Amino acid sequence: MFWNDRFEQMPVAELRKFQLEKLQQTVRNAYANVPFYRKKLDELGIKPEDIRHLEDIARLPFTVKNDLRDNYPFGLCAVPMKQVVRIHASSGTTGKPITVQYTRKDLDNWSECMARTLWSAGVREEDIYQNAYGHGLFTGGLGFHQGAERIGCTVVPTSSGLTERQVMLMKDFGTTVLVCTPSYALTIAERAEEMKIDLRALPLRIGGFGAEPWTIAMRNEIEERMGIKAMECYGLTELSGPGVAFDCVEQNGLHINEDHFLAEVVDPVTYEPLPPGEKGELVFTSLQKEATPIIRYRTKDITRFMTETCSCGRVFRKMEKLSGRTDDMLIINGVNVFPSQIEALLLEIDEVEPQYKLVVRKKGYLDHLIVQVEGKKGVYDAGEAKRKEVATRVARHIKGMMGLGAEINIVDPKTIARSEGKAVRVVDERPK
Ligand code: DLL
Repeated sequence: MFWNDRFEQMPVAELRKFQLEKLQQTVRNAYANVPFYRKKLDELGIKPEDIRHLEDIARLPFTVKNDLRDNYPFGLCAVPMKQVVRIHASSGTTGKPITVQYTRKDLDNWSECMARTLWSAGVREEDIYQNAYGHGLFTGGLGFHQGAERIGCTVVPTSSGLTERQVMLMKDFGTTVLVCTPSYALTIAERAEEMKIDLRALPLRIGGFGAEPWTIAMRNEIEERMGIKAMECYGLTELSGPGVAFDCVEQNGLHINEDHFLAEVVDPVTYEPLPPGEKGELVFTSLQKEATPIIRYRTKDITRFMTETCSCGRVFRKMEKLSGRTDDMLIINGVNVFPSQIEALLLEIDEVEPQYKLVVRKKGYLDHLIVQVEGKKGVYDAGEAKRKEVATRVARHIKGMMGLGAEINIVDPKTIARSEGKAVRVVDERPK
């Protein structure tokens, strides 16, 4: 019935016992092989043997994105590099990305989590599966690739972009499953309409969407325009990538792959664990990761655990669709962007001041980023051509370092409002 009947239907008591064993193993691995974790546990006077019950997790310290940045590139790796078979990366809060390493077993477990996700969405061996997530350091492309290959689908790794070709292949190959970010799905739908191709008349039947916030209204629109069931997937690089939690037939909340990830929801101010049903910050501990075990990772994503049992029959606890983040991370066309990261890049360009504002709008279905930055006086006075040249350089730098397209406006010195407290650096005009 499920991809993995043993785990997806495991009696809760047995699942909790399994989680405890894996938690103990994870803490032992982190303590023995990652100096960062050993130091943190030693400072708190905790030894791996002190973890006797699942509740003892609350004694362990949190990990945050900056810990990954500070240990860039491989400081949190618990195995010798010769056992590492893959590296992925994602945006950090400054110029350098954060990285995650995988052993062969880690990739195997990731494929398992993704196979469950896709199977739950209704994906089967006979599907023609078009994967328009970005393939590369981003975990979306390869994560969705592995899961579909594990099921045995016919995988078409188009990667993202070249939208007209996506539509052409969808028609010519008889694609039945499309996976990509939800905003890209809408772009594809729009281009198909321009090309006078009716996606609803094609064999397409399922979409696998995630990596960015999207509303239920947007899901309904995608379902309507493509004639598909739009299924959701949640995940993050720090925990391997997509496949941490997934939609089932109810399309109401995401089941967490609890044999791989131990989830908590904590108060975003006090960091105390919250009871099921209360909204707070989602925290994860990996239970089976070998190369980069991660303890109590504060995702900054806001949600709550749902208390109702699910009619699909899975035991895995459900979390509600995300309702926001506790930090200022923006997701622009699927790329995670911290304002501080753009600031760091602007500081590397001599001709501009670190006075800037980021405006994010919708242009069609895609996100459009405008960076308004003050030119230094001499540059601004040198005239239009010079401003254009600097703008092109800034745009290239941002594209080159972050893979992010942006429109750059070099504005007059002293025109960006000065902060009198917390600077408002971001104006997000996208509909909520
Ligand atoms: O976005 C992994 C992924 C790829 C998930 C493909 C789903 C599909 P990161 O680039 O590290 O990893 O970004 C992780 O993206 O903390 C959330 O804020 C956001 N995010 C991921 N999935 C969803 C979702 C991938 N379904 C960050 N809804 C996370 C809303 C999501 N936000």
